[in-house]
Amino acid sequence: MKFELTASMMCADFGNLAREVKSLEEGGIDSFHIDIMDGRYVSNFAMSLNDMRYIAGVTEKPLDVHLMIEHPNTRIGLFLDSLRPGDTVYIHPEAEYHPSATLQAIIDAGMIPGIAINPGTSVESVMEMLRIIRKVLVMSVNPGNAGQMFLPYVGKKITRLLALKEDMEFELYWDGACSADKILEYAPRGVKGFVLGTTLLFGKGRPYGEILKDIRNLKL
Ligand code: S6P
Ligand code: MG
Repeated sequence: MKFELTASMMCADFGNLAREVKSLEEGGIDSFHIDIMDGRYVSNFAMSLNDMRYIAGVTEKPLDVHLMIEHPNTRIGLFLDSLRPGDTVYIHPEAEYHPSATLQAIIDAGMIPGIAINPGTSVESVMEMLRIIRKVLVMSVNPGNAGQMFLPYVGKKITRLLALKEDMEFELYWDGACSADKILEYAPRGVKGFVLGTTLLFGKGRPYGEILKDIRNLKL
């Protein structure tokens, strides 16, 4: 069974960012997850525009840009100008008055449109948008920080989204506290990709290539 693995770059060693990107690429990562924060929508500042541009400049792999910012419509052009077709941009619908207009701007620029759904956000509240977007990033932790505990009540929402994805033509991605157990359970059920952070990939004292190989070899 094929599933995608993306590296949460806010967890990388920023003192050696180019080397980190290269090691992850050589280890077989599929894409780079860029957590953009504004200190308002979430109370943290992880990565910003220049970090994203830097990584875009040192890899050919797709970027997976997760915008945790208020009113992304006011700044979306800054990000889109530095991305390539095939890169994904996720917005948080509740951070926007007219999220479908922002999603349309992402589509018009040639990027893949996505929404990120917080643990406390219902499927009902994003139902119309599910027909516009191509990817849903289900947050299994609250947005803002790496290294948090998985919130088990999110499981029911994932089950609901999995039941909708064929008809509404989107793919489902997992973000937050992603462990091997979660991949074992949810990849066979249809979750297409997983964001890897401190739980599984970073700070383990093992080469990324070894860890990624172990994940690819999981007996699903
Ligand atoms: C959280 C962010 C995530 C984290 C990722 C870290 O605001 O959107 O992408 O970086 O969850 O992974 P872990 O395994 O440390 O939770
Ligand atoms: Mg993220």
